[in-house]
Amino acid sequence: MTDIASLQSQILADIAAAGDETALDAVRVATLGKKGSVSALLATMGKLSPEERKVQGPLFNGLKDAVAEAIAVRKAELADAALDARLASETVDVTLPPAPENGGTVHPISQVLEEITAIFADLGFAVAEGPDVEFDDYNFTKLNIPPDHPARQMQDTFYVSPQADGSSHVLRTHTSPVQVRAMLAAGKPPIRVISPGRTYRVDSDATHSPMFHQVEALVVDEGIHLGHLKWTVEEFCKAFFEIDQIELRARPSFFPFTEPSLEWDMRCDRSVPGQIRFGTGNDWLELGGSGMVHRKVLENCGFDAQKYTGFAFGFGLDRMAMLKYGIPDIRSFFESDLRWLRHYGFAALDIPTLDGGLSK
Ligand code: 2U9
Repeated sequence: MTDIASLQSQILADIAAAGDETALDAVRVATLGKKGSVSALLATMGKLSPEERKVQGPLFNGLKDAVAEAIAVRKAELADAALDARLASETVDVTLPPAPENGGTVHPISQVLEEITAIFADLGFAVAEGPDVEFDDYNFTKLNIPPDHPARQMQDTFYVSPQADGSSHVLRTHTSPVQVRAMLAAGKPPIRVISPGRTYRVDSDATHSPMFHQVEALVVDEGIHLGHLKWTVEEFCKAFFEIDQIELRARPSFFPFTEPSLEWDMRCDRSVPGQIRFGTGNDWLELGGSGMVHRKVLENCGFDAQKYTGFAFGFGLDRMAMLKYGIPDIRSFFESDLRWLRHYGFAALDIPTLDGGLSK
């Protein structure tokens, strides 16, 4: 009678010694395969007396289960090790610039971000940045968005699990908390910043992505008024769409953080299907929202609202890229399809500048 215990320890040692999936499969065939040693043992059961079978049956089956289990565990270990080795050997440094010889291009969102930064830098704005995971307080409360405001609802906002210290965090739903941080850090005006970056909302279809990009601009100083807002929006649009003549229309709107609030439309021509021309025509294109910074927001950020006023505006970067470069579906931005990137991407070394041309 075969010594089951020593057979089992021999097989387990073979399994542990298998250095790759091929070697492991060889052990499997040699044990559990049709002509394998364990299968051969199980085949002897039929020749045993009922009494012997009662004793040997559980032992044989125990051996079979132990071997099958050990093979499964080793298989998972080998797969993990193979994946680790592959990840180590195929590391990609995503911070390297795209290599034109490999067909690498600058993503339209990066391109538009560079263009917008160049335009605002020329107007004297600094770029402010902040974290994607933001304090609830900065994302909502300081911006005069009260606890019962619909924007806070779970359907719209990605909430992060509550922290041990009681503070609560969200994935920022706009880049406005970056300006809150800029004001808190500066302590006093003048403030002239733009805040481009990723934002998150629970929303997904052809024109909405759960992660999208915004740019907001904020100016706070003595004597800032709606005229400054209008001029800045106009200058920005002319530079961005690279046309001398544009016509803007302002509509009254509401945002908790601005008062009064306005939304801007630009005259355009959509009479030819699938095409859009700016500056002429009988159609209007929504650009984004704006307003004079609400006095409560100024006060929440430690500014004297009697002395200082400010304007702010915000628009979607992805939407701006779609409009300027005729990209129909927002989801395509985030699919990393190389054919799409070769079609819509930009040459790596064409840095957008105002005098050299934004988009060449
Ligand atoms: C502070 C005070 C006020 C920023 C503003 C908007 C209006 C706006 C959206 C348009 C479409 C963003 O891309 S979008 O979803 N934004 O309409 N944003 S006023 O107001 C601020 C910001 C910061 C401290």
